[in-house]
Amino acid sequence: MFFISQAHAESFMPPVASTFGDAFNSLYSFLVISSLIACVLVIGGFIYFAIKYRRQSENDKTAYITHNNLLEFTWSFIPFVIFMVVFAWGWIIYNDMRSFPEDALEVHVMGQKWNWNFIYKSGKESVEEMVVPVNKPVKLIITSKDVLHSFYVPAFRVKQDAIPGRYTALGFTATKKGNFQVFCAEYCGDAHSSMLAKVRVVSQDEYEQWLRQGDPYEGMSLAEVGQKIFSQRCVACHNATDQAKVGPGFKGLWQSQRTFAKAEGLVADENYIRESILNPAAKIVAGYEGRVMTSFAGQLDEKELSGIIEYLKTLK
Ligand code: HEC
Ligand SMILES: [Cu+2]
Repeated sequence: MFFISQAHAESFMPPVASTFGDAFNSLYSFLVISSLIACVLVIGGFIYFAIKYRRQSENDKTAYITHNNLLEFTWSFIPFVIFMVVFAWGWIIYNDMRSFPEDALEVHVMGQKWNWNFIYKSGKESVEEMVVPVNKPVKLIITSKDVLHSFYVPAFRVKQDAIPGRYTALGFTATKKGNFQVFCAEYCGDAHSSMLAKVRVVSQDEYEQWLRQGDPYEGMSLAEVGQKIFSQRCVACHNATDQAKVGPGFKGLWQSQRTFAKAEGLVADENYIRESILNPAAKIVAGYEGRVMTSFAGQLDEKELSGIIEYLKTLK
């Protein structure tokens, strides 16, 4: 995985690639180190006193400890001060994370089982890859199509829930060019762990160029278009082999006899595949009752639908 291969030996944390990273790491290190010191003091003291004041004989009563107000006050007050420091420090960073500059680049993010979609103001859409310029504040407006997801970029030290029926926001400024892994950090079903995407951080020029590129399938045959869509949007639930996953495997599907839970059987042709993608509930494949495929109506255009059909024809 990308961030593991990039991780430096001196740290167990992923590399930092946003403006928040260092502040976040400092606070985190403070928490780890102060917890470690507290742990050593408490456990160490515990062992020391247990040995030092252990009962020496059957009627030894010297170990009864009475009050020491100063001591008790001190061991309550010092942790209190430390907690308040952590609170204030965390609050400052949090506040910084929640303030979005006016000129931030806004990108809409939609989570769905099991991929991430990115929609730019120009209308450009991309799946599983978000491209942003380096050193430019970005504001993500996040929602979900189905269940709770969570948009998480470890290298940026940011995470935000994606909630169906509501918009949430997340901001960051990337400080390094490169590819950064996105995870879904809210368990959302079978293929949760493959709900991956990446953030590609590029120069302003490259970003503008990318934005202008109209046809993402330039120079590709229909079957290649289909394969690309398959690997981005269907692979969470379908295999290209005849092995079933969440849904049936695709190999051998074309021109084969299908049987359904309720509807009458048929031979898989163009119309059947199209219907399966746009209105999956119309005919539920026998043995898959109660499983849901989300409809792709409004998300795939004609070329993409034809691409998938042509791709499925190649899986004999
Ligand atoms: C969330 C999981 C999920 C995703 C994502 C998904 N499917 Fe499905 N798909 C299913 C399930 C479950 C079935 C079986 C139930 C049914 O027939 O609706 C199915 C059935 C199908 C069938 C009928 C298969 C057969 O054996 O007759 C086709 C064709 C199909 N899907 C195409 C696609 C394509 C193309 C994509 C990507 C654009 C896709 N699916 C994405 C879950 C999914
Ligand atoms: Cu998810």
